[in-house]
Amino acid sequence: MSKRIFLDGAFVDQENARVSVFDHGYLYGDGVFEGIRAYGGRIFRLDAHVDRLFASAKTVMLEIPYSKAEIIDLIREACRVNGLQDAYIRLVVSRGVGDLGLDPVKCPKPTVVIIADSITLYPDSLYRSGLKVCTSSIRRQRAEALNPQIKSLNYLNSILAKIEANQRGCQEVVMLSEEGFVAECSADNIFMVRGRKVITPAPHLGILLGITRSAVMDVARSAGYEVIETTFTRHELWNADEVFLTGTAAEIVSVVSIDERVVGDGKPGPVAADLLTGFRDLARRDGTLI
Ligand code: PXG
Repeated sequence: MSKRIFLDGAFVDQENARVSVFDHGYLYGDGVFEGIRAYGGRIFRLDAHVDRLFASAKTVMLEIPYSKAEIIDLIREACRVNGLQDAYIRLVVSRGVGDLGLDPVKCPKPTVVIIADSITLYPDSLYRSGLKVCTSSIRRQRAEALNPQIKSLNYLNSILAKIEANQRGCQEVVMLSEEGFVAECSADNIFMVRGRKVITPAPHLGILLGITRSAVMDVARSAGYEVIETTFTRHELWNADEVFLTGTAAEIVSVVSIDERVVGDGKPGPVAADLLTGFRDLARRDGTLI
């Protein structure tokens, strides 16, 4: 069935949802986006996603032509007009149409797109068997070059890493900071478990501050785990009891092999399973009603 897409002020059929080739989102990857999920009629941490979108936009001096409250209403409407209770929502604000030069000043009107689609879930087998991952030779770029906290349309840093993962038969890829500390994955945050400690790279390492990361930290604290944000190397990761990844699409998924080192006993661990149960529980009762 044809989806209704929000594009520049109106909902249109997907066949008519077209953006100009002169849009700087297309020409330069100049823009910001969010990937958001709805569970059983509730949009998960919608305020946090919209806050992050506006923060990304502010840093790149892109003025979103709607208020936060209006964006929230439009996202809810995008779910309603497409009859979705469980959804993956992609919200994109690009610099808009300009000339062939990269100067954003020449782009007077940002393009706003909201796509609400049914969610393609990862196969259950992935959660049962766990992921094999490797470290990328591509480093996360330093904040002074392009701050990874900006969720921008420039994903080539992650895509170059993902290509390496594909070439090596891995489902995700660990990316290090410029100094060689564990930072995050191409489209997921990373955690390790040691006893009752749930440990994740600190924000200063140059990571996207994932909404799932933050929710998982909340779930872990309420379940009595000690949550630590710190700096660590691959040595600690290889020798952790458990490693798992978090992201809007993946939720929480265990890693069982990193750079050919088996993690723990080589099976998805109990802490990740415990946190996934807590996370799904939270997602089903907490969230903005569609
Ligand atoms: N780090 C990076 C670099 C990401 O791109 C996350 C962490 C997890 O953040 P959230 O807020 O989702 O917990 C992301 C997530 C997709 C998709 O379709 C997801 C992301 C980017 C592109 C596509 O799953 N980002």
